Parts: sequence; structure tokens; C-alpha cells
Amino acid sequence: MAQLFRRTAIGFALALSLPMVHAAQAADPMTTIDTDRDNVIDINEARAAAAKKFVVLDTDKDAMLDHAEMKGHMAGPIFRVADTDNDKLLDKGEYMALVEKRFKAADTDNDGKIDAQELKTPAGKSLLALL
Ligand SMILES: [Ca+2]
Ligand SMILES: [Ca+2]
Ligand SMILES: [Ca+2]
Repeated sequence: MAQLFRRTAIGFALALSLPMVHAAQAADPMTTIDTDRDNVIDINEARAAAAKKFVVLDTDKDAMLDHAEMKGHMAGPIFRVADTDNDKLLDKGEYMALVEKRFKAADTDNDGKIDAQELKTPAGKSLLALL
């Protein structure tokens, strides 16, 4: 009897956890970035999400992202390429320029929107890292 209960309990737990995993995947990142809910990310949504992320990353609130703030978020060589004026800081303009570059790279069918499939590609993932 205890055995039966245990099996039932495990089955119940599995049945519960599966839909929760799906819900968690659906909740991010598309739904948080795709504010007009058309299931694609356009450049305006990407810009809005990137602007928010910029504020979150800028922990000392000097409107610049330095190497310490970007640690774990961006590799050094990418930082140096993005830092077009070479002052060892990413200002918002430089950050947004990188977002637009990655947006274009991720938009493989060139329709100006990033769909769920495009978001799953390596280019899509590197875009997502900035949003
Ligand atoms: Ca900063
Ligand atoms: Ca800079
Ligand atoms: Ca596209």
C-alpha cells in the first residue's frame, strides 16, 4: 500500500512539474521583451529591453558600463570592439550600437523581426544576452 502511494506520489509530482517547466520557458525571454505580444521582437522592443538592461548592468549608476560591471556578461574582446571610442567604457550609444548589430545578425530572414526560431540561434542568443 505504501509502495503504491509512493508511485502515485511520484507520478503526480512529475505530472505537476512538466507543465511548470513549459510555463517557465514560455515566460522568458520572449514574453518579457515582446511587449506588444505578436511573438516576434522588433528593433524597438529590443532597444527598450536593452535600455532597461543597461540600467541594471550599470551598478554604480554613472551611465557607463566598465569592465567590472560587464564581468560575466560580455567577453573582453567583444567589449573592446563595442567600445568604439576606446575609453574602456561602454556608454549607452555604444551599447545600443552593439544591440543593433546583433539584432541584424540574428534576423536571418531579414524581416526586421526576431522570431522564436531566430532567438534560438547562436546569433539570437548573443542578442538576448544584451536584452
Ligand atoms: Ca557604470
Ligand atoms: Ca566607450
Ligand atoms: Ca526575422
